[in-house]
Amino acid sequence: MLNSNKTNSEDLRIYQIIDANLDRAREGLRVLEDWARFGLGKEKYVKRIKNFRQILGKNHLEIYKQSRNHIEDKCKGLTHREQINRKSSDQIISSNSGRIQEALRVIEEFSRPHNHQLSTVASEIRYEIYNIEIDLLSLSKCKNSEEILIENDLYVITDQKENLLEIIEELLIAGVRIIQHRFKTGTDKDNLQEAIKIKNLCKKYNSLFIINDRIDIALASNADGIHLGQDDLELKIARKLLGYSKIIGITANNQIDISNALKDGCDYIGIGPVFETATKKDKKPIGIEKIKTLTKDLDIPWFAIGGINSKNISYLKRNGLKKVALVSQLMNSEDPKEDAIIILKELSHEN
Ligand code: TZP
Ligand code: MG
Repeated sequence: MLNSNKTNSEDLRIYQIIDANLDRAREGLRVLEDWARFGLGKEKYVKRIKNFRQILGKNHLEIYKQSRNHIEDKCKGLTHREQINRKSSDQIISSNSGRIQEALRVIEEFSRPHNHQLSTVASEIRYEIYNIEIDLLSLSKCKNSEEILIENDLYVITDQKENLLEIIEELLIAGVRIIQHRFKTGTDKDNLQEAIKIKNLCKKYNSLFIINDRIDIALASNADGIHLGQDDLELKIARKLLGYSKIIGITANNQIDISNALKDGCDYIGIGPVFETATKKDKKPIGIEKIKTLTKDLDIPWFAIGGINSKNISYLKRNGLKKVALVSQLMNSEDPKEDAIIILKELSHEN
C-alpha cells in the first residue's frame, strides 16, 4: 500500500506516470481481449485478459486519477508513423502486447517505492502477457486451419503407395484441401522424409497437412495438425506437446468420446465406419442413423468415414452427412485427379 500521506510535486509526477500507464495497459488489454473474443472466439483467453484488466482497475487508485489534472502534459496526442501503418490483426496484437508490456514495466518501476503491491501485480501480468501474445499470434494461424476444415467437405487419408507423392499432387490439383498422412509400417526416418515432402506439396496448394497417430513426426515435419484415435495419446497431452497453433482431430464414435473430445478442445471429429470397409476390416459399421444422432448438436466440423465413394455420397448428403473422409477410393484410383473432381462435384451439389 501507499507509504506516504504527503503529496509533493515529485509524487504528483510519479502518480501521473502511473495513472497514464494504467490507462495504457488497460486499453491495450481491451484490444487483446476483443481479438480473443470476436477474432478468435477463445473464451479461455477472454477470461484471463479480462481478469488482468479488472486487477489493474482495482489498483487504479483515486490518488493516481486525481494527479491527472494537476500537471499539464505537453506530449498529449502525439502519434508515431508506425501506429498509422499497422494493418494486419497480427501487427495489432504485437504492437498492443508491446504497449501493455512497456506500460506495466513503467508502473512496476515507479510504484515500487510507494506501492509494492501494484509493482508486484504489474510485474506478474507483464510476464503473462509475453505468453499470451505468443498464444494469440499462434491462434490466429490456427484460425486459418479451422477455416479450411469448415470450408472443405472432402478429407483424404493416404495409404502407403509407391507413387504416393504423384497421387497427392493430382488430388491437390483437383482441389482437395485436406490431406491426412497415415502410415503403419516403414522406418521413422523414411516416414519423416515422406511426410516432409507431402507437407511441402500441401503448402504449395494451400492445403492442410495432418499426420495420423505420430505426434513426433507431426512436429518434425511441421504438419498443421494430428489425428488421434481413442487408443492413441490423449488429446490433453497432444495439446500440451503441440500447442494451440496445431489442429487436433479425434476419432469419436459414441457420446462419451465426443463429449470428452469437445471438453478437451478438439478441432474436428472423424466418425465411422459408416459402411463396411476393407481398409478397416476389424471395425463394425456404425451406420447412418447412429451417426445422425451423435452429431445432432455437434458444432465443430465432423467427417463421416468408412466405405464412402462417389456413388454413395449423394445418399449420405441427403441424410445430413455432408463432410466425408476417404481412403481407398482415391488411393486405389486409376485417375485420382478425375475421381477427386467427381467427388468434389458430388459434395458441392445442392441435394
Ligand atoms: N477409420 C474408420 S474407417 C477408416 C478409418 C481410418 C478407413 C476408411 O477407409 P475407406 O477406404 O475410405 O473405406
Ligand atoms: Mg490412430
